[in-house]
Amino acid sequence: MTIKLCGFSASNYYNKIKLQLLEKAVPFEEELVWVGNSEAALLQRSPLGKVPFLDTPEGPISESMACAEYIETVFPRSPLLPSDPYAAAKVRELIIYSELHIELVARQLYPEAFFGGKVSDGTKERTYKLLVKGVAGFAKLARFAPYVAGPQFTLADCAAIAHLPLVASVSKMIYGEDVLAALPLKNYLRSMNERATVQKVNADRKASTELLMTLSASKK
Ligand SMILES: N[C@@H](CCC(=O)N[C@@H](CS)C(=O)NCC(=O)O)C(=O)O
Repeated sequence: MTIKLCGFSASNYYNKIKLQLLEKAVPFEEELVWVGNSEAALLQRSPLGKVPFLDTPEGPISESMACAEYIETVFPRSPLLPSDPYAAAKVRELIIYSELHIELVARQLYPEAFFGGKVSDGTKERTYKLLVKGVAGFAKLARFAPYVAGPQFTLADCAAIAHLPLVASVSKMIYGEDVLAALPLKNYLRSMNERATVQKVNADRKASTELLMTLSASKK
């Protein structure tokens, strides 16, 4: 069975799934799908118009966590979720902290950080408080020993590698301060970057980001 990953390589959620597929050596195709349009064809496959989504022989799946769990079930080799229920729950917990309590919070700042917009001071202040709280929670759970959840590379690493550098750079741009500074992110990312899979995701991310910039500049 061939699975198709749909979206674009500048997207952190897309890269979380791409990294999972590469780490598991699951053969997959990529279909370039941009967001920001509400074309019926896109909404049919991903009802909120978000990427990534998977195109499977049985139909589409949106939401990266649903995609990740599907991939783990259908391709059980090289598991990225531990078989022990408690350990697996701790991996899922870390992913929820990194997404719901950190990335999604920082997303409020992206219009100003990346898209030439302006975010109100009120939103910045509120977001800062929530980010500090989310990061403190994540820091209590994350092990970085050497992987986010402990001795094994898991889905929590796919999420952390995709989301945390983005949040750190947004934080520096908006607040002049890295809200993730208490985490050993630099060393962790340096060692993750030694993986060929991470290098591939990052190279594609850079090319896709440049393309995105060129496209948005040509629209102005
Ligand atoms: N909860 C979603 C988040 C995905 C998401 O926000 N993707 C962004 C790209 S990084 C997107 O599609 N944004 C377009 C939009 O929200 O309209 C998931 O886990 O898949």
